[in-house]
Amino acid sequence: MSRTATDELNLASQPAKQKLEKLLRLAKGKKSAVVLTHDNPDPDSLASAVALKLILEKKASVPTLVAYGGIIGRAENLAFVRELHLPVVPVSQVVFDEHDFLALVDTQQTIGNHSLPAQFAADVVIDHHPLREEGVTSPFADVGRDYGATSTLLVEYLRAARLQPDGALATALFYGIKADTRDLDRQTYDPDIDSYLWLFPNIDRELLARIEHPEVPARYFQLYHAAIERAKVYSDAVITDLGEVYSPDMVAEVAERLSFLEGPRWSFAFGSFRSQLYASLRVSDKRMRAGRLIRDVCVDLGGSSGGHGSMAGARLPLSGTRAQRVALKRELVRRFKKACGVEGERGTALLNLAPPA
Ligand SMILES: [Mn+2]
Repeated sequence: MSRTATDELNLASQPAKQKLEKLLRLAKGKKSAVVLTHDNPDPDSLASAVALKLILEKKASVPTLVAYGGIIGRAENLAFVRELHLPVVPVSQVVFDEHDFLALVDTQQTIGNHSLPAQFAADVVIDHHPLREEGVTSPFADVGRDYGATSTLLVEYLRAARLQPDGALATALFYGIKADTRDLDRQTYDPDIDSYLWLFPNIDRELLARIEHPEVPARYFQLYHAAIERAKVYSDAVITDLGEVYSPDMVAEVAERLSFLEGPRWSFAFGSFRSQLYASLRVSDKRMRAGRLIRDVCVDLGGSSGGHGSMAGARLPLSGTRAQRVALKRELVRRFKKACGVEGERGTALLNLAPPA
């Protein structure tokens, strides 16, 4: 299919009511559905998936299972699932052949950061990340456009369906929007604010506090200790190698934290988990495009990458001998330094940086 033809299939520009009707038409009469988040899911993708489950069950009478690949590792995300009792299962419990309706949320079929086996095609894709070059490949696609969170899109579907989420789901969607937009500060659009305000009266603020300020294990501080000890600062970038991490989503958390360092615009962290190398990039200048940069850096190293605006991530297969793995990391750093213009700089350990005069 040509680019234009596939783009026309994207429903993103249509009103929520129309999108909902098409979704329900497609779903009605199906035996059972699976809604899949992206791997190592964040609150936005989990909340969106549970909201889609509610819509499919209440409005199309299709029993729906929500599943995720990878692990839920960050303390906030663990607390999110535990405190809100979200009905989600690991993808290892799903037999895809037993379901006749498949949906992806907060990711796209061709992005590759999800666990939908390649021989299955998604019937539904709802995602706020930019539409991939490959275009729309599913019968129902609501992708791209100006949304800071997929949860915002799902709130619009819920409202169109006249479904009121219960306290747990309202809190989940609210936190999904809050986390993805960093408190309505980053990549935030009018619909995000609108959905946030619509949800607010129904959220459980006590639960929200327990999610946002969870207890963390000792290894959390150990990981931060290593991250700070290994961080190197260049004129316009800070880079840290986390070594082996206990959870892949900690890589993004550290990149995010280090992006607050005054001075450099770019923050780049990477670490390995189960034979994969995870890399995460943040940029404080809104005119820069982190997604493009990380794709250029990683494109021929295998694996997958994605992102938008000021945040992006990649996952690369990490195999071979220890020497080969070290060489891959070196190459990654070399390319990254080149891409953000700090090539040739030796850098200073973060711990050795002199305090400002
Ligand atoms: Mn999201």
